[in-house]
Amino acid sequence: MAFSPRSVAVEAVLSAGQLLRERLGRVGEIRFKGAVNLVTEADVASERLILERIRSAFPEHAVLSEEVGASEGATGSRYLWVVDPLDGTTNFAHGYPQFAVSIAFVIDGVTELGVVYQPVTDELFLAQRGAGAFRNGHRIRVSDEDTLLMALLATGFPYDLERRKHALRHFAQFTTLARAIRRDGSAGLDLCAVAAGRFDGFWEPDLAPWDTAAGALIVREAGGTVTDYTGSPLTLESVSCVASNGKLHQAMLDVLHAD
Ligand code: 2AM
Ligand code: CA
Repeated sequence: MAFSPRSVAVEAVLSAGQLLRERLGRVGEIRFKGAVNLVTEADVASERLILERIRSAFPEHAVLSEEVGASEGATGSRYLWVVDPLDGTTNFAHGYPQFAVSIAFVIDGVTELGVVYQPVTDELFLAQRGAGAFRNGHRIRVSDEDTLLMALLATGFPYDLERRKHALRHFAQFTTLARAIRRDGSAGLDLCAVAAGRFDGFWEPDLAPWDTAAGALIVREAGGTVTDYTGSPLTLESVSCVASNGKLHQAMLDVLHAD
């Protein structure tokens, strides 16, 4: 094979990240997917660039990407690329420099490779299954914190305004039980921050596979735990997500189950 999935994924996130960096602050036309859910021209341009790279290297592989959905014609493939061309679109559209490009490579339903790139800080998070997690080539590990009261946690809210009301209950509970909560707007980067030990845990109720596939592998390879709200291991079908250093996982699930 001429290209490795790893080299294609890394090259694609770096190129897409450069495109996003250049467009930050001049966002162009914004469309709405829901009442508050945005898609910018940059989402679409980044996606086009990434899918071209993947398709020219691996034309027989299937692709699942946020703006175009599932690829046609490759549905029988064992190989699947899961792509978020811009994770943190709302931040990007407002000029808040916290967003990422996320690509996962999945074989027979198992994520083998995850790459998340933050173009503004030039941080590349990468994990291959069984081979550890890295930030710009340096090994990363989750934190050692085992006391919720000492923990820095992160979360995000759904686009659906009605479902936000429910999410607020969990937010209120964690606010009284943890040191502090951050809500930074990119689930992929929140997961990488757990992997790097910056955050001790993360929870979010409504996510899609492209938000979590790469980041979940990066957390696991950094020694952490990633499940849905029931405590089952996160899969591409999961909607809710809890990620932690492992030591805080049960305590976080207990809070989410308290209502
Ligand atoms: P996006 O920027 O790619 O749309 C913000 O809370 C984080 O969660 C972002 O990563 C955002 O992804 C994602 N997100 C928020 N609500 C979502 C929903 N209802 N479905 C899928 N992803 C969502
Ligand atoms: Ca996105």
